Amino acid sequence: MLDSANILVQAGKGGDGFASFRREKYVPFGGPWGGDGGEGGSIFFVATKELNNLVNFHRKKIYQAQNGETGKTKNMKGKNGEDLIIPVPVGTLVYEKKGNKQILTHDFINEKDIKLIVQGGKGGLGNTHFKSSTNQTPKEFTLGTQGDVRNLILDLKLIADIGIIGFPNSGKSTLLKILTKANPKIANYPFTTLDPNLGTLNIKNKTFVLADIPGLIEGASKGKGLGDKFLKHIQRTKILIHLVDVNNVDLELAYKTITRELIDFDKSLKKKKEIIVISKYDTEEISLSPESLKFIQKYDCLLISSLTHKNIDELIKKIYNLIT
Ligand SMILES: Nc1nc2c(ncn2[C@@H]2O[C@H](COP(=O)(O)OP(=O)(O)OP(=O)(O)O)[C@@H](O)[C@H]2O)c(=O)[nH]1
Ligand SMILES: [Mg+2]
Repeated sequence: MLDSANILVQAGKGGDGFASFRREKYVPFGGPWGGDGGEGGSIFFVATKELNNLVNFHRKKIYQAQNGETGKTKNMKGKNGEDLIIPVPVGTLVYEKKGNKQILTHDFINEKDIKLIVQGGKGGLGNTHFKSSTNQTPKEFTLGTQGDVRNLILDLKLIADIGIIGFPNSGKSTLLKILTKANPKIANYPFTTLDPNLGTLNIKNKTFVLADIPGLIEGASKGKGLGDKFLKHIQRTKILIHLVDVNNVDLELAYKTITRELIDFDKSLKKKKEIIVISKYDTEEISLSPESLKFIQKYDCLLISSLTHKNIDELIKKIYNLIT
């Protein structure tokens, strides 16, 4: 819900031109000197890493930039309306709603990407412009034009290098926390994470962005649990860390259940590189069934514990090798 939003953006109207004539003590019949209207303010979006959801656009759905001011006497231009610069999370796609069509207009891939979204109206002309040899006292002026208005749909598809996925409660947020400086909510119940958490991991002077994706369950691609709205975030990751809780009776079934949901959502996700990680392996005393051992071998899974930090260094190495 917080990674899509419908909003209305309206640029400011241009100020009207002004009609006035110079009337001063010693210039009783001065010429026209009505100034132009100011430009209407425009609206820009700028991409920022500081945000990772669109919650602001649920709180406020209508954005208006300032109108330009009317022109003044003495040929003075009205003040321009102020532009509005609205931060959006990196990874935001902007669609324009036209009838029942949605047209993609911008994709904010990089930090600080800035785009003009709606252009402010033009200021009108003051009567000075209409002076001619045949008309020394023009009363004409023009009105400022309306600013652009658009209905937009914002859709956030995070751009992370690494996506952490798995069933609810499998330890995804805990892993994000120990790999990065992020401080996500962690709790012993499913669906603790309701919006993706982001963190950065530095390996050998390179920085990678990790996204902890809310838990997936069987049927997620058809709307079960938190549904398919988070699956789209997986599309733009380079690699996946797929967590399978060691306490699952059947590790392979747990793994394949989630993988099926990814493929049902988007076939191309089948090709995404991944590291299968068996989580919560706090002690070697955990007895694994022969089937589980076979699965671990076949898929070259890594057994880790976020509690004891077992194999976390190994995991970091694996991440680096897979991603570079
Ligand atoms: N014993 C043990 N517990 C862990 C480990 N990692 C996570 N946990 C616990 O497992 C529970 C769930 O952890 P989270 O990190 O919130 O799990 P999650 O996958 O983010 O869960 P959702 O956000 O609900 O999908 C918490 O009680 C954690 O303390 C681990 O390595 N060992
Ligand atoms: Mg979580």
